[in-house]
Amino acid sequence: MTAEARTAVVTGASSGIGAATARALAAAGYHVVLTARRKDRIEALAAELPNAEAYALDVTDRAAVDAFAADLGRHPSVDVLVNNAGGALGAEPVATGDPADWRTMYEVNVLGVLHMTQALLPALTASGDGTVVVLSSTAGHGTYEGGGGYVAAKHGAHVIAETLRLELCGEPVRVIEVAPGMVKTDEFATTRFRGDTDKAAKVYAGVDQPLSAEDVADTIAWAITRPSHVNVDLLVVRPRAQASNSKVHRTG
Ligand code: 8X3
Repeated sequence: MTAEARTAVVTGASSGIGAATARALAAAGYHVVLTARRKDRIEALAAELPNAEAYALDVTDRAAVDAFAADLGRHPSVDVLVNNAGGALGAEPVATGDPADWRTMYEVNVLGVLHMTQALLPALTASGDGTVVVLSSTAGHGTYEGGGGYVAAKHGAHVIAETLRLELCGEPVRVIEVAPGMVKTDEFATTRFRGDTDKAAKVYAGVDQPLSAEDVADTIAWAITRPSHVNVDLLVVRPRAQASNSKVHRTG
């Protein structure tokens, strides 16, 4: 690691948008700390990047998050936190959704963001030029049938970003929310449908180019690399074929 490199922490960096964001920030010159539960995956990706390290972490485990924050003290500064870890479980209507799924989604999408942000905020502020990114979703800005606990949790993530921006006004920390719409990644829909790849494929069926993880990572890296006084409050990004959560153009 070079003495000048600024440090960026990315959660959920083992796949999808998190992995692509780690790559994009490494390309932008950051020393990237990749975190995720799956240690083998982040170690493999960190080894590919010019200036990166891996730290196995479950963002829902507050004690582990605090230990991670203490370990980050090895770095000259902590400049960027990308709260990417999250995901959906189930697409049942509210009437029949499993409360256990709702709880799990709240833990990772909302409390995970809270844990990481609380634990790293002192260092981000001390850097004199910190950035917190919250990866919410268009599911955090509007609802849809079957959105259920995911929509509820992502609204929570959005509210953290909005509230934090108000509370940090005057501090040298930007709060950026990136809210992607339909993104085709290896795991999002398959996880949501508990491994049912047919159901997962239907999410993207006939859609001309859903966003890729790289498309979203590009917007995240762009927002982060604006000059320090430029705060991209909220960046909503969807594929051209998707006009709203419930209006998607499909062919065939
Ligand atoms: C993913 C977008 O439409 O599947 O965050 O909820 S959606």
